[in-house]
Amino acid sequence: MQAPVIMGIVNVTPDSFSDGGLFLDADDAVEQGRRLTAEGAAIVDIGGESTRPGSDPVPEDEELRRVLPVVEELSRGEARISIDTNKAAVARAALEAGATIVNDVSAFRFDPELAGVVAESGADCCLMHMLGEPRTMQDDPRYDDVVSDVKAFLEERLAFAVGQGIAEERVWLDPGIGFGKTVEHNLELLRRLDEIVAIGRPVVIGASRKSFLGRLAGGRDETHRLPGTIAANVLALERGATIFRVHDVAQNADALQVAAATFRLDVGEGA
Ligand code: PMM
Repeated sequence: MQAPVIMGIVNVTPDSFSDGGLFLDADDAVEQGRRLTAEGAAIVDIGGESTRPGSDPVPEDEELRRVLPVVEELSRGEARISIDTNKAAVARAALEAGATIVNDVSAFRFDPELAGVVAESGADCCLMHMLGEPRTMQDDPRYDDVVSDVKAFLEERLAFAVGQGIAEERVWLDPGIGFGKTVEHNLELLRRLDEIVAIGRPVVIGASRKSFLGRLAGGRDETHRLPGTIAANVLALERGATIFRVHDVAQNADALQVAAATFRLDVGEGA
């Protein structure tokens, strides 16, 4: 089990499910990134395209226009910058502007050029499981066994990444909470997260404010899902997750510090 690392979320989008429109202005996004860093985020994840259920892709030039000034400015700060994109051109520009991590929710399925960009740059990357694509992923998702299916997918994408020249130790894996999953699928993935951890790469968890937490807590909206987020993250830590992608950095950091101390994890700065 490893000490928790917090990845704070800055969505430079008009339509993300919980913070859409709040940080569309570059100055607001930069201010939010600085706030999350001060609160304990070791990584700031910047995204310019919403991948909420039912969403359509954003044109490349629009995505670049949204994220690049924010990446440039926040790269001067303390936190590492992660670019949340599935497009090679956006990743390339963000890496040149100072990002050092590529977070691709398609795990290199949507843009055949992206793995090469990561390989050349020597950046770290996060490969996430999603069933199909955002537009249709929540239309009656089905699996033989959700944990085995997600694990097999992540192993295959890890092998693909290595085959494209990305060093294995640069790859993080994410089961993709909420990406083509029912409430029960999400719970089963959390319950048996140790099976994903057993692949041997750092595991990222993105449960923050997601709808299954609201449903389990009697219909809470996005702004009232922090307690559920913390519960999911503490359980994921106990099962071996390392990196926690969250909107509410200060509160998750506190909870994970307490949990990590209880599990006798050596908690470094930024956890
Ligand atoms: N979730 C969202 C976007 N990007 N990236 C990773 N690695 N894992 C996730 O679970 C994930 C992600 C959607 O949530 P948001 O709208 O709050 O960013």
